[in-house]
Amino acid sequence: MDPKPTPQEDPALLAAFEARIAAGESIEPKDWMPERYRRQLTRMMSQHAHSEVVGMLPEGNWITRAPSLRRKMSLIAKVQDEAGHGLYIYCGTETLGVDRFDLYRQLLDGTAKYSSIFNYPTLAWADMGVIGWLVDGAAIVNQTVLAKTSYGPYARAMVRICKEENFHKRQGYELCATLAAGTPAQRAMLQDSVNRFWWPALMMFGPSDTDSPNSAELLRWRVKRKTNDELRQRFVNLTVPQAQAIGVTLPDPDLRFDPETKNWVFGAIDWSEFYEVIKGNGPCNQERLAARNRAHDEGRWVREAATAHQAKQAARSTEAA
Ligand code: BYC
Repeated sequence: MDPKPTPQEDPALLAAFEARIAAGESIEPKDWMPERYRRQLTRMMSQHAHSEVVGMLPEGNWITRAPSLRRKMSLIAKVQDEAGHGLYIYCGTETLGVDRFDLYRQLLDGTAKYSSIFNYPTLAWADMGVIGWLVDGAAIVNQTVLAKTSYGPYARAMVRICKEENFHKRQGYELCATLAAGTPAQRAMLQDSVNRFWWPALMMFGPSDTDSPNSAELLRWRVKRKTNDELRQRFVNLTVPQAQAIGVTLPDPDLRFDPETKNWVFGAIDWSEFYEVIKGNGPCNQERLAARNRAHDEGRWVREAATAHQAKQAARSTEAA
C-alpha cells in the first residue's frame, strides 16, 4: 500500500522499542516507534475502518424489508453501530499522523482493501441473522485479541467495539434460532444462508499462516497476538456447537471432532476464491465501491455546509477577540 522505502532506524531506539513491547507495555501516539510499525498499523487499522463502513451495505440492504418493527429497530441500530466503529478506528489512524480523508480516498478509488466478506450479496432475510452470528462472531474472535494489541489507541477502540459486536452476535444468533424453530421454508432459508456464508466467514481470518506475509512482523511487535490459523480454529471450535444447538448443518463434509487436540478439524478452504475477492473480482466488489462513491458524492453538500459553518464560527470568534 505504501510505496515509500522504509527508512533505516536508529538501532538503539529500535532496541528500546522492542524491549518495551517485550515487557508488555502499550505504545502511545507520542512515543517513538519504527516507521514500519506505524505503516503496518495504518494499513491494518484503515482496512479495518473501511470494513466497518462497507460492512453497513449488505445489512442496510434489508432495513426496509425487515419483517417486524422489533427486527427493523435492531437492524438499524446495528448498522449505525458499524458506522460508529468505522469512525472510532479512523480517529485511531489519525493518531498515527495520517489524514483520514487520504485513507478514505483510497477506499473510494479502489486501492485500499476491506474485508473480503462484504463482497458477498445478502439474498434473503436469514442473511441478517447469519451475518450477526457468523460474521460478527468471527470479528469478535479476531477483535477480542486485538483489544490487547500493543498500540494503545487501537486496543482501546477494540474494547468498546467488542462490547457492541457481542450484542450484534447475540441478536444474529437469536434471529437464526427463531428461523430454525420456524416453518420448513424458514429453516430452508436459514440453511441456504449458512451454506453461502460459512466458507467466506472462515476466509475473514486471512490466508493460512504459511501464506501470510505480514504475520511474522505483526506478531513480533504484538500487534497481532494470535496467528490467522489459530483464530480461525478458535472460531470453528466455538461455532460448531452453536450450529448443532439450533439444528443447522455446516457445509463441510470433512468437518470432524479430533478428541486428541479437542479441535473441530475442517476441510480445505478455497484460497483461489479468497484471492479473487481481495483482488476486486468478488460477486459484489464493484457494487460496494459504486455505493460508497455515490454516498460520498451525495454527501458533498453536507461537507460543504460543515466547512462553511466552521469558517463562520472562526470568523465570529476572531471578531469577538
Ligand atoms: N479480506 O499477511 P496477511 C467487521 C489481506 S469488519 C481482505 O495475513 P494481516 C464487521 C491483507 O490485508 C472486520 N483482505 O495480513 C463490520 C494482506 O494484504 P495487504 C474487519 C484480507 O494484516 C461490519 C494480505 O491479504 N476486521 O468485523 O497480517 C459488520 C495478506 O494477509 C483479508 C479487521 O480488519 C480479508 N479477510 O492479517 C459486521 C481486523 N485477510 O494489506 C462485522 C483487523 C487478509 O498486505 N485486521 N487480507 O495488501 C486483522 O486482524 C488482519 O489485518 C487480518 C489480516 C487478519 C484481516
